[in-house]
Amino acid sequence: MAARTARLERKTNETQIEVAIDLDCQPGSGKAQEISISTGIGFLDHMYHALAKHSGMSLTMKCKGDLWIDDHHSAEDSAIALGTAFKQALGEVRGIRRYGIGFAPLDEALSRAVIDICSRPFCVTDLGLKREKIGDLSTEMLPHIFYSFSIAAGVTLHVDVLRGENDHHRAESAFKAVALAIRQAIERTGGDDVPSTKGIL
Ligand SMILES: [Mn+2]
Repeated sequence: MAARTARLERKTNETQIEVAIDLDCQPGSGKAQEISISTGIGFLDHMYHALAKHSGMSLTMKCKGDLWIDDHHSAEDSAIALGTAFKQALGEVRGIRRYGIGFAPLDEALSRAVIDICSRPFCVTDLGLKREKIGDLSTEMLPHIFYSFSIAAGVTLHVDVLRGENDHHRAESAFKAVALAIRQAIERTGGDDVPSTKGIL
């Protein structure tokens, strides 16, 4: 089976990012899952770490961004780089489940994520975050991170935080739900079919 890996660099005047991804490091895969995230924004590292861990990916990400301005460029561009690497690693949409659903609780919080790996970029989120920031990440960036990832990855993604009082819990359960949805959607079927009536995705 072809390795589903990608490595890329993305450089602009605002951010310099290196990403390496391997989609097939689930427990039992025989490969050690390696995760190392450094975006300069602690809470964002925590979210990407959770995403990689629970989707069964190995993920290395280094982002040097213009944090003296604010967190916007680093958060947005790291999500774009992650989405681009994900799409590149996945290659042609063939022999995978395509649809994935994830529900993840974190104490009182519960999130649902539904993904369609379909080359139709779209993202709808309802996270209901109340705080201005969680750590050094502006909460307004959380829906934007999912949006940026979806557009770059070419996936349709719906993420809803169904309940929860604590914004850290709400955000983290959302990322974990997305991870579980991704894990299911990228699972190999054992066949080589294109999972679409159109015959192409
Ligand atoms: Mn946490």
